[in-house]
Amino acid sequence: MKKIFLILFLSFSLHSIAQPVAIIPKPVKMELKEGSFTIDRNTSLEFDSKLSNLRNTVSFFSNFVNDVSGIRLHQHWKNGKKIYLKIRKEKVIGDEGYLLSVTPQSIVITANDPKGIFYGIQTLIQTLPKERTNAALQIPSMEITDYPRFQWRGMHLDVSRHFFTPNTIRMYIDLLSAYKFNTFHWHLSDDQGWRLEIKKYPKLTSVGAWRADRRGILWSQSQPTQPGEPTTYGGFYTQEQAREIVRYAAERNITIVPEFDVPGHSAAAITAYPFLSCSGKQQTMITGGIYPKDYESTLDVGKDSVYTFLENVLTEVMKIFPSKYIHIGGDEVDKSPWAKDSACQRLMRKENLKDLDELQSYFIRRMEKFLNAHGKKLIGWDEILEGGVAPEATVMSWRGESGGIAAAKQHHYVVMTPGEPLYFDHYQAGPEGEPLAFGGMNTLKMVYDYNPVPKELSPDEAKYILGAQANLWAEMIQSETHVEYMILPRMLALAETDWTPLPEKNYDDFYNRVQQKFREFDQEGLTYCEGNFNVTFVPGSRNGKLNVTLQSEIPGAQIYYTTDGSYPGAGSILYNGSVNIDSSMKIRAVVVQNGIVKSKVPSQQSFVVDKVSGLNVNYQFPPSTQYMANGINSLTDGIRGTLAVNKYWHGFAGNDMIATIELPETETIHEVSAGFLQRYSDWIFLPQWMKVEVSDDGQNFHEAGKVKNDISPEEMQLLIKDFKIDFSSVPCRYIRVTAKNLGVCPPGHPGEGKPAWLFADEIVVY
Ligand code: TNX
Repeated sequence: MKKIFLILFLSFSLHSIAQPVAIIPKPVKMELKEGSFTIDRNTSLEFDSKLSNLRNTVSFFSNFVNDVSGIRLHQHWKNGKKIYLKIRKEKVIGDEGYLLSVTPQSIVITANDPKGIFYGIQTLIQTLPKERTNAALQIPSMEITDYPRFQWRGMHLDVSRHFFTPNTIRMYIDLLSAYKFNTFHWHLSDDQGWRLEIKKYPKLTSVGAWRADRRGILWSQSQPTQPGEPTTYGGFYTQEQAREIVRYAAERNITIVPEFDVPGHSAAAITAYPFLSCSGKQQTMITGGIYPKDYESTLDVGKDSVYTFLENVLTEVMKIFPSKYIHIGGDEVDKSPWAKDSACQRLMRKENLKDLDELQSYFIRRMEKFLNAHGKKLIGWDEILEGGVAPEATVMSWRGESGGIAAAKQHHYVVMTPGEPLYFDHYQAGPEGEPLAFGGMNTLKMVYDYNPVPKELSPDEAKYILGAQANLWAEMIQSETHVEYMILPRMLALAETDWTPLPEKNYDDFYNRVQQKFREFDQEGLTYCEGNFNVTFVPGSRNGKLNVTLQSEIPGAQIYYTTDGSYPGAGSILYNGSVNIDSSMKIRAVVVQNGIVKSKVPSQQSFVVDKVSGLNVNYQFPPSTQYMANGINSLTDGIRGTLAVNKYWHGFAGNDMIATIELPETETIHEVSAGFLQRYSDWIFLPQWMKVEVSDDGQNFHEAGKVKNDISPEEMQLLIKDFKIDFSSVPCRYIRVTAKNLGVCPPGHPGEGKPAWLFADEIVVY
């Protein structure tokens, strides 16, 4: 395909337009032909006048052409060439698919439904410039058959943590529709703001949409609004504005699924109407990540008045949003207030609910009944599975795919939106040189490579996967340009994941088309991330010797590196094949494209080389599959664990680490050390002690030394400690390192009495 791309580029430059054809998402079938269709002042756009539902699409395209060229397309014109829109029964392509035929004489778009016609138009638009031009508007001759892989192609935007104006929402919808998404998930309420006018409860927006202005202060350090402090920061959509946005979206084939996040994440509603919480006490709006002690963010699901409130709210919501799905949240509910609340306890007895999960499940089922009775369907985050999922509910799987898998196996519909790789609030490059993000790393390639259908599902269960969606949480995002930056170009990768048949996907080809879209973004004045120019280090070993593979996401780019600590550039060593690590060293590397260094800062990795580097490790208790780091030999891969929890550590839940390493031959050793992590908040504790035993035959071991931990398990400071044992030189063939797990979390810890984690990396022997 890369070749085709190049050829097209050349052939169209001969026809005076230098715009290569770059359609995203890639059509199911596309054949480019000689020549092109020129839109000029004699061109008409025609459709069967009975099809009044095509009128929107017609003016959408006419306005676009007029904006970039000043040409007004005729509706009927005897002379000149025609663009025809036809509705006709076509098998295969479904209600969103289309057939597009461009020849030098005519353009014909055929579809079963106006939705398909609209997508055919969007494909045409992708071949045209995005700014005013005096050049002829030429569309290359081609034949396309196209239809989507999934029916839910979604993007989400959180407007609670920061409010975005209707203009920004329209920009977002424009982008979604250009890349053939059909669902906009609008996260309209959360702890930090309620964003939709509800006539019956005016305080939801007069109080719940406004907070003290803390711009310039880190989200995590943003203090609650003080009593009496002016609440000047925020905003909300009037019902009229929301209706107008719904209309705007519908004209672009986009359904808006509104979310009102209950029964958790409800602090803004509670601040406006304190009767909604268990305590009923008055509180002020929080402004970020600091929640005062006993702050109420969970609705009191034991009270009928809370259900009445929600039903009244949803009644107004359903009048604004025609979507068949209404999202009711259900994530991260702090259920602890329910345990002490008399109304909740009474309800649990009455309904025979055995725990708080079942109480949440009762709440969701009751909401579902209400929505179903009004012809709507309930969708919620994967926590709605806890305590039993409501009979008709659709599940949005965000904590990985496991919730989605469980739901599909129970024959519930699923939208896949796993944090990795579909949280677009996470970094896409850097983190050095990038705007502060929520954490994590979801690169363009990770998004592109994502397959929404997990291997665990049978073909029959896979039918329950409606599609995939990316979420843009806005804790760190305050401006429209920042919104653009976080979704561009990652949403293009998701567009292709959601639309293009799996066998047709190809990252290198996609990447080339994205470069063309960058030129269009420039024309449109959109802000985007140019790419992840980091170098990834993948350690390996061959015959007990360490090596490292250097990788970049940029197809065809070169990697240059140094091993002597100096700053790398296009004059350093050119990477070609894995680098041998025969002594301790630090590799620093940059990505170079067309002779230009693209990395904002060099990527670097240190390696420690000792007597056990690259050797196999045998465990008595294997590390947890959740913490496998670089694989089973991670403790001898030369890369030391850092304070970032999961990257290079092997984790053991409740078990001791008993690791045995066989040396290639008998050697004299005099020092063994191993690094361990303590991270109190994540239930990770240093071992009680570490001991080293040696053996000649792998059977009979004798102790060479033992060292005790001198740091308290109550130490909350994040730390790494090396446990080191020196002994007078001993010859041996086998080394066994035992680290004693603390066993259970200590008294007073939130996990008191539950299994403690032991995190280890790296074993170093001299
Ligand atoms: C988890 S995803 C949340 C959001 C946060 C997000 C930050 C979900 C259902 N809940 O409230 O904004 O993480 O990445």
